[in-house]
Amino acid sequence: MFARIPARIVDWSLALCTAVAFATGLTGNLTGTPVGRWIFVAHGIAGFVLALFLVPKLRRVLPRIAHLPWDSATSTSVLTTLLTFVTLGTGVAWVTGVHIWFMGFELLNWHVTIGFVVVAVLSAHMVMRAKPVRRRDLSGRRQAVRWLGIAAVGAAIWPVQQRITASERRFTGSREMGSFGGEYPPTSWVSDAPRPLDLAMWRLDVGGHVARPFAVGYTDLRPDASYDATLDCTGGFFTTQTWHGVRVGTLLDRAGIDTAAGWVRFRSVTGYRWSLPLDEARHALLATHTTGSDGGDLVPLSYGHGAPMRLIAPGRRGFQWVKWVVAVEVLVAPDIAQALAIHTSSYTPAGKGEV
Ligand SMILES: Nc1nc2c(c(=O)[nH]1)N[C@H]1C(S)=C(S)[C@@H](COP(=O)(O)O)O[C@H]1N2
Ligand SMILES: [Mo]
Repeated sequence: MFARIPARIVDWSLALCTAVAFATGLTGNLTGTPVGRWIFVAHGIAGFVLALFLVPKLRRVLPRIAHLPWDSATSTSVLTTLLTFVTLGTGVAWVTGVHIWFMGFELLNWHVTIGFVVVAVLSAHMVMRAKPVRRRDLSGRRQAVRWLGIAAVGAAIWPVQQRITASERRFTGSREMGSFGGEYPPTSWVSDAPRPLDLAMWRLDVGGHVARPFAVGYTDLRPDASYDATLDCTGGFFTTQTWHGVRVGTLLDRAGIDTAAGWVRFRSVTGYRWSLPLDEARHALLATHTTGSDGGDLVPLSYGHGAPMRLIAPGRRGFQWVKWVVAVEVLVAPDIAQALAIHTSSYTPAGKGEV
């Protein structure tokens, strides 16, 4: 099937698949509604097509690898190939239902981390080795048909693989855990571990571009909404709970937002934060409780799940559901630095629980 595909086409096809897998991998982590289902499908198919194009690639380069010593370009090739195998392997194993923990992280985390490394090493490899496609590499309808054939085989593996998956998964690939009052894992983006917040001292500050900033204590909160919403962690689990708390819109109305307001930021005591567009933020919930497994009684959030208050942002991924919320700030523009803040909050004194 691969015999007459020119070397340069194989190489650029590998680059293309990697680019698609990288782009869909990144955007998939921001996708929490089924409209984005195709992103996850494309990610899987890019992986399988990539695996197929590795066959002719390896056939061509294995003889060269047998010759020692390697120059730096060959070393990068070997490293790229090896890491590509690990990335594909961890991805396929994870979606098939394999659970392996290594150095405190699950397969999916390794898939993501090594995926980043592959892109970096592959870029270096391409700078050293990439050759432009020539007109004669592109000649012939037969060859185009063969190329499409390989892509089609890759695409056809995807639904087969989906069937042999061990457990029910959401369109994001996540597996269900403890919905409606059961146990689900407390988790962090990095390792936020603040001191437990004292209910008597805790205040929620509502401010920013508002007419009447205010602070409210725990006992003065007036819970006014409950939503069923799904927390879907990019680490690979989801849980649907009935969350109870205060609608963000209620707080914003009390504070009176400025006409220039466009975004609302939710800040954790650790410095972790995320912002949502105003209209979406209005419908978000600041939850203090969930419904217990008996279906009736309200259970306060545990420390690990963000007590006393966390953000519920339906349709957003888990990492945007800020825990241990202490402030709601009305902004004019989105907070771009939030993407950095979620990575640094765990290294602040508050994030380490020192203050
Ligand atoms: N302050 C803070 N909030 C956070 C995080 C964090 O590290 N710090 N992790 C996020 C991530 S990655 C997820 S998946 C959810 C996990 O919520 P849970 O611990 O209740 O399962 O919280 C989010 N909120
Ligand atoms: Mo997460």
